[in-house]
Amino acid sequence: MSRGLDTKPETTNARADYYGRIDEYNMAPLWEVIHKLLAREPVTEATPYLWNYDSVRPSLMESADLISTEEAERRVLVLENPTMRGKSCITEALYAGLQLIMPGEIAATHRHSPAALRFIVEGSRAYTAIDGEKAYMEPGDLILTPSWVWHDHGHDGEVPVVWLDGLDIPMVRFMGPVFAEPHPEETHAEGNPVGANMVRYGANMLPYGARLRDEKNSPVFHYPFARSREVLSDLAKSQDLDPYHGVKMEFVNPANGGPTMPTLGTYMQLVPEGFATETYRSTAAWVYSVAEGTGRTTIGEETFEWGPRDTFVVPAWYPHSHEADDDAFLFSFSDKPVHDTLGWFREQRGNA
Ligand code: 1HN
Repeated sequence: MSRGLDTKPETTNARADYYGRIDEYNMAPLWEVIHKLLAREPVTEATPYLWNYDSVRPSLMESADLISTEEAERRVLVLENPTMRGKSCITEALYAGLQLIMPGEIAATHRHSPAALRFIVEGSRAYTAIDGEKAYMEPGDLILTPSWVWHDHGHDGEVPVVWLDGLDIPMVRFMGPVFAEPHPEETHAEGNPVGANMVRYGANMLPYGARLRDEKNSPVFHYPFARSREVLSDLAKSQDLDPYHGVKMEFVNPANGGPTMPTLGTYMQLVPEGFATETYRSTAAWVYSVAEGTGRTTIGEETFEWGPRDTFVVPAWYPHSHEADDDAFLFSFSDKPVHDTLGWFREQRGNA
């Protein structure tokens, strides 16, 4: 396909005059913009970027002296893509932020139509409660907060706890249906005992005859690092490595094998010591958090050195490859499930 898609027609005087006249009716000629609307390959406003945890940690800790969780609702520093500042997003469709909770603090119960995930970066014994069921956090754990579930956070431990929040809020906002509600009580009444979601739904068994209340979202909302780490370590020993990913596993909804939530896919990847992946790209965008290990990721033309707790973003269609100096466990989340559902997902392994 060539012709009109690649070149804009000449703007003759007669045409410019005509555009001026139709402008008054809030109309514009498609032929002046169609080559931009229909680029041959995905185009993104977002830029590859890495937030070095050691560099940003002092600012994050300082926020605890400046504002309480009560006043802030959530004490979060939003990770804004450098070429999309002010839009509260890390890519067109994804939001990410670093949230801090101090010992004894509470972040009040609310619910909202956007879905969220938490990937624990630092500290211990804070919790997220879903409908009053607590999930206690350890570094590397994944906790889900699907659309419209009541959730609050608290902290029964001794040290600051930080996690990476991932939300679908930019895509929900784009489509329109963002809504939220505070719970009448600061803290939701106690729900199921700690771990109930994992016991009931996380052992490849489902309660006999049970109908799941919600088929779109995983009934498991806590995926401890101790388990995902062991699985990836065992697989790296027992199977060939994927040249493009090392070992990459998707956290799934055990009820249907699908993504954990319909808008956000969640993954854990092991790039073993000394391994370098081949270049890969996809229409989906990826936000990475380094759970363990050091290495580097080349995204487009730029190479980003990473270590534990760093966050980096791979925007849509950017070729990227990873290299690990020691066994590296990389968590990521992505808008891939939406691309899959709507038939847009494409990927490319290796260079074209
Ligand atoms: C939210 O509710 C949380 O519940 C975190 O911890 C980040 C970012 C935007 C909108 C709502 C939370 C959020 C958020």
